[in-house]
Amino acid sequence: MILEKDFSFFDWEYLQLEKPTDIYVKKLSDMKEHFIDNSSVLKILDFADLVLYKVEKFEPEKRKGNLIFSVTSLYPGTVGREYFFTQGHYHQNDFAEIYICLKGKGLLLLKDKNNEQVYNFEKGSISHINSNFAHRVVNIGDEMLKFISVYNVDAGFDYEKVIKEGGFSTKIVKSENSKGYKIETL
Ligand code: PAN
Ligand code: ZN
Repeated sequence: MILEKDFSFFDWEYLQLEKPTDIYVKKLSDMKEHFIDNSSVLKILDFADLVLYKVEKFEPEKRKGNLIFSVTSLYPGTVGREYFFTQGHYHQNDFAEIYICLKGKGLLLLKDKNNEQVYNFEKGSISHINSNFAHRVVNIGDEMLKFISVYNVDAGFDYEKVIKEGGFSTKIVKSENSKGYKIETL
């Protein structure tokens, strides 16, 4: 049987799901240990706890093989010189993922234990992310970056493994003359 709850409507004008099953936001206070410049983090938090990104999910029943569809909206901005990014995670189980960028200008960082790679990720980019890579998106533009992700209901999120490995060592920062970005490695 095809259930009505298995359908959602995607609003192409506002680039958002009309019937998400879950929505959450990640704020600066949730992400403070991931930025290089702790004094800038604290200065901003004194003033306001910024929302860095919002995730709308459409999650079907947890049946083997089913797929989750989600839309991430990542705000433009920096903490100190470092551009806003999604936290980034490995999948707990051996499932790949597809990211489709709908709007904005960003970079996709992929890492495993030994290597990190940086790819352009902007409106129109489609990236197939192999199951063994942790993945993070950085917004290097001056507008909201929006992307769709599609992944297996059994993929699972492993944020701890990234932290245990010391995090992403690739940092995307504003270049000194403020024109464009620079890639720095810790
Ligand atoms: C995405 C991410 C989403 C938020 O749907 O979960 O963009 O990023 P973090 O989960 O790293 O905070 C995805 O990769 N799902 O597997
Ligand atoms: Zn993922």
